[in-house]
Amino acid sequence: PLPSGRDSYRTLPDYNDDMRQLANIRPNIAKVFDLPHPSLDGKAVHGIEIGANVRAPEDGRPVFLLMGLHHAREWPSGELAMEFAYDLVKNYGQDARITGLLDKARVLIVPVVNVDGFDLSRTDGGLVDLREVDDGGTVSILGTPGNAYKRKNCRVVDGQDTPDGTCRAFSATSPGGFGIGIDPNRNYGGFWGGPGASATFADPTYRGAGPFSEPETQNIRELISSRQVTTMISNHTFSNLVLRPNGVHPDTIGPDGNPVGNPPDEEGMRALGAEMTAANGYRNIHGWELYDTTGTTEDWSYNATGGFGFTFEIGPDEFHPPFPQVIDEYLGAGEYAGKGNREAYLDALENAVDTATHSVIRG
Ligand code: 0X9
Ligand code: ZN
Repeated sequence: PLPSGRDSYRTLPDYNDDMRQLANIRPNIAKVFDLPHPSLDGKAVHGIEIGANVRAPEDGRPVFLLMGLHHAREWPSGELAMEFAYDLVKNYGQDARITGLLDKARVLIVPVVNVDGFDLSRTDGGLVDLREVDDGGTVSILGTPGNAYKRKNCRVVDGQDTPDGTCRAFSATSPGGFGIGIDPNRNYGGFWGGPGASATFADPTYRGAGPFSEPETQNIRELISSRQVTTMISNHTFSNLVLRPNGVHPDTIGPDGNPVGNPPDEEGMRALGAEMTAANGYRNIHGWELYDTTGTTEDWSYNATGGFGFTFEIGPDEFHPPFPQVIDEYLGAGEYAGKGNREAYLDALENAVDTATHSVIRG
């Protein structure tokens, strides 16, 4: 079983309850924190900090940051982040490797970055997709009920054609990637406004009016800027990939008029990517090898702070598969025998501790 024992997808209140419960059970190891900006719909955004003596004042220990649910429909991305929190809290003092790591580092977990989008996707679509299995056993998803496949946040832009002026506006008639909102993974400052991000409101990769125009990206910018985040993973679904900077092809001309090239830490990030993909069985590639993107999380965080940053694209082929698959994708069981993400996250935490391999001084 999963560290939490769960066997179904969490709702937004479930995430918040679980974080509070972990902090109540082991207050010396886990503490809930609030992100600085509430969502556009006025919801609080919470994270959990995990480490030895977590309530003692900040002591410069390196930080591993794990995030989920920048994209509303990518439910496993939050589940795996939350399960890692349970794993660490339960195993501190029991497992020598985890105890040693949490003595030397702190782990910040923000399982739901896009709280408005996720809440809508999780509650206004039905838990079960409309599926059809053909004679050959191939499963196709027939419909996108309600908002289950919503991708972006809940920004409503004045003057746009939003039938009822709410986040639900385009829900019934258009695939979830489209409709209202800004793509939180195109709104960060890194290469903002370049290729692979749209300037059109209704597009799935709409970048927003300017870099960091949204509370979701402001929250993560302020969190990373206030701490020694030496390693960061942003969970997404799907494609079984570990993506590292940059998100745009090296020949792309950057803001300084020169080709962006490869990051100075290409070798280090490739090596950590190789270690993590040895564990989870994914492909270890640059973001741009999937497709060009700008304004993504790790392109900003790496270029701003020097902390290593990755996108994990979890799972082979679905945004939110039936829950048993999520269990396997964490533990490395069943169809994913030996290849869960638990071990890859521990590798990332180990790297966060090993700050000798790189420095975090550019911010
Ligand atoms: O397009 C995205 O934001 C990510 N894929 S998803 O299907 N989850 O939407 C990929 C982001 C890749 N990151 C970089 N290229 N930096
Ligand atoms: Zn995504």
